[in-house]
Amino acid sequence: MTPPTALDAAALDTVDSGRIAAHLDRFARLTEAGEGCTRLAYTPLEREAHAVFAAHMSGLGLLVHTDPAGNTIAELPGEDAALGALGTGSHLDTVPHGGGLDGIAGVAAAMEIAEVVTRRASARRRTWRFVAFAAEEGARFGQACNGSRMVAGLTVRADLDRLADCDGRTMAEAMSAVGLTPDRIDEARWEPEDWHAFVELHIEQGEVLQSRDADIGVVDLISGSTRLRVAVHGRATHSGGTPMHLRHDALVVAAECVTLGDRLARDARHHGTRVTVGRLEVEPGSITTIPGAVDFSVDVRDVDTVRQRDVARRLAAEFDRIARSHGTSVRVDVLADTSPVLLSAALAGRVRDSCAALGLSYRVLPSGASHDAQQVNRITPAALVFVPSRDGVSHAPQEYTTPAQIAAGTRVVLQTLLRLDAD
Ligand code: HGY
Ligand code: MN
Ligand code: MN
Ligand code: MN
Repeated sequence: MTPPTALDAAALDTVDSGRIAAHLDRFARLTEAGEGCTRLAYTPLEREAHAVFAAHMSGLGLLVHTDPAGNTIAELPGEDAALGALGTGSHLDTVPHGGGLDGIAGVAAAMEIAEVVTRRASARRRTWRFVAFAAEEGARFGQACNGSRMVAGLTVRADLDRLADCDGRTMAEAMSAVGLTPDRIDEARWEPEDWHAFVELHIEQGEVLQSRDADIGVVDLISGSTRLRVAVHGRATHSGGTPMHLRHDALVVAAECVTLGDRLARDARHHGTRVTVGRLEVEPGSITTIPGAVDFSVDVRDVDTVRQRDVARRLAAEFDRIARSHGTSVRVDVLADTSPVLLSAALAGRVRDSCAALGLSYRVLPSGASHDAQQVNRITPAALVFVPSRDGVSHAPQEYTTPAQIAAGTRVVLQTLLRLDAD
């Protein structure tokens, strides 16, 4: 077996940004109409993207299967099946009108690593698994990282009937509609003893790396997220016939709630908390009717779990006070509630060593976005490798990272896996 050092140099030199760009272009074409990329969780388009991934990996000679949760896993057996496996990958679904890199860059990197390692036909001690996770974005059902939560046993069958999209379609119904089997998601569970480590490449979705001119981000901590669904009920009535003091305007209440959330997060005592209202729907939505009902989302993110939940609780209480002061009522439901996760410091150290060996500058930083690595970290030590996002833009069509930057991150993941293989 070629010693890791010789293999490192030869294999790493063949990582090809052109092949990575071709994968990104192929996936970018699988989208609904409109600006940017729209390929939502558990839709036919997401499954088509998984089929493209599966076909490519089968073409490289890997063993490919899709689990009942919709995760597609390509496996390259190692010399010693008794050793814990190594893994890399990310997700293929997007937010509405997102960019084409969030998640997809990590899957393209996994495809390139599989290409390089199979071309080198170099023996590896451990089994390597390349993963496209299902339904990572919370945009459709509120809960994020669904496929990786199912392999980690954090989402169970009952959750699939509770979680629903804005059309009222449950996650279980959506999964069945695309040929998956929600009743068998227990079979998707990963066992800690099967694994040695997992390394995810992802775009930063912020502008720390660009502003510090760093090639790579090594993530130490991933934010938690408490996501609320807020329904305000007032009284829909005539905008001309109703004097101001007799109104129960649901949109005025919602507007006060939105600005309260923003003000609270900007308060120095909550430094580090991020509050966002990303979706807001007004009924009946007529120019001459006072809004009777407003439905909106709140996303509370934080690296401090106590502060995160304290802010969410405070907001729910304040929303109720505001609603009552306008003679309206409010219902607040918790859609998702994930804790911040500290990633393995030892594994992050291995990633830093790879950056140094490759002559790449890096910065250790927390992630404001949630990631599949956060869930996988409950099964096996996980690392998260960031590549820069141009001007920090993500979840928007302007999301961009150069193929060369993704190739550099791919080399870091490959170098780290090669060294972990020799553990
Ligand atoms: O919403 C997030 O943090 C991630 O993009 N799923
Ligand atoms: Mn993502
Ligand atoms: Mn995302
Ligand atoms: Mn992710």
